[in-house]
Amino acid sequence: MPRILVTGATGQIGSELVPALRKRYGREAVLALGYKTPPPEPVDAGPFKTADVRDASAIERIVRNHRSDKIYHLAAILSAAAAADPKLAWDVNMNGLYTMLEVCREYGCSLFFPSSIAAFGPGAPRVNTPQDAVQRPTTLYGVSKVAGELLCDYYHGKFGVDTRGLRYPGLISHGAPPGGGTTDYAVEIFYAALREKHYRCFLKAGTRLDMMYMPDAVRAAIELMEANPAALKHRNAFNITAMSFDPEEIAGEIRRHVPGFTLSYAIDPVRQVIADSWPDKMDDTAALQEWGWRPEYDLAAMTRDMIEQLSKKAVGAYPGGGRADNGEPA
Ligand code: NAD
Ligand code: AKB
Repeated sequence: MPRILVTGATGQIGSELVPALRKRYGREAVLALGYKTPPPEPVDAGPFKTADVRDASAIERIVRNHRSDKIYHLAAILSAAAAADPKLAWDVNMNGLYTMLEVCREYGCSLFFPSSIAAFGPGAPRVNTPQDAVQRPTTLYGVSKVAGELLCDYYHGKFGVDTRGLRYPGLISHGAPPGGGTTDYAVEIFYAALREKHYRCFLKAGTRLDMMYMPDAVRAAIELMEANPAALKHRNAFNITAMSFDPEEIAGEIRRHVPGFTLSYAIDPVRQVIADSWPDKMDDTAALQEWGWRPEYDLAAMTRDMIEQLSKKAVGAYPGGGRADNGEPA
């Protein structure tokens, strides 16, 4: 059985990946590493520690004591938060990854690194963005993702570290709120629909983006880390996708469940520019061919499940909206 460390464990992905890994490999095998926020209930139901991923000696001690052999490194600063504080984003995204790669080299751990649609920018085809396309992102977040993909390739080629990664699209979930991204609107819209039957969208009409429901995202990470390494050619940056929509299309799908739901716009120029530089939909053929990737949720299935899950929770105020657990004041 692997012994697994998950950084960024209280975030949008980590809070769902940790329980999934514990279900698969056992509670004690998975150490959840948070930063400052107290862990939500499911993350807390097992080993939990806090540390700054830039603190190499703390990370080394944690990996040694836990005897970790596999690390899912999720801690990062996302696109909109990175635009607000590029210095912090570069520091956490690059030095945090460097710390994890060094500890993997020293202790023989494998590493999962999530990249993003943000690794693409102008010059890459927006529709069916190829696996191997021009990567000239215009955001600090995207630059850190491209550099991260390359650094992971380097550690694999130079030191034989088993690094693997995915380029995630925007992720939609009903657990922990998103942590300061551009695709966050596709989560906020559900809370607003159920609470107020109205949503003011910060991206303009017609902004089409690549998206995925969290159960697919969690399964993809686990499947990639379990895949036969001999079959992997694109180790560190597999395009994966599940659906592509713009604000009107997701609103229309929500309206099937919430009659009378309306949409208006209050554009955030910073996030609009970021969204305009990202793919509409990536081509994920390489992931299908090399490790059998297939999404299970399309827009209709995701919307149905989101509404069902959030309705069970008797949705209160949207829990996101500037959530900050990155060492800076909220
Ligand atoms: P999130 O913002 O919800 O969680 C990130 C976590 O990192 C937070 O809980 C925060 O506490 C932690 N963190 C920040 N600075 C830290 C530090 N110095 N030391 C330790 N921990 C620190 O992010 P997420 O949505 O769960 O994303 C996880 C990873 O997946 C990131 O690398 C992100 O770029 C990538 N990704 C996410 C999405 C998405 O839509 N959620 C899409 C593409 C890629
Ligand atoms: C963001 O919007 O920053 C993230 C991402 C697509 O990487 N959700």
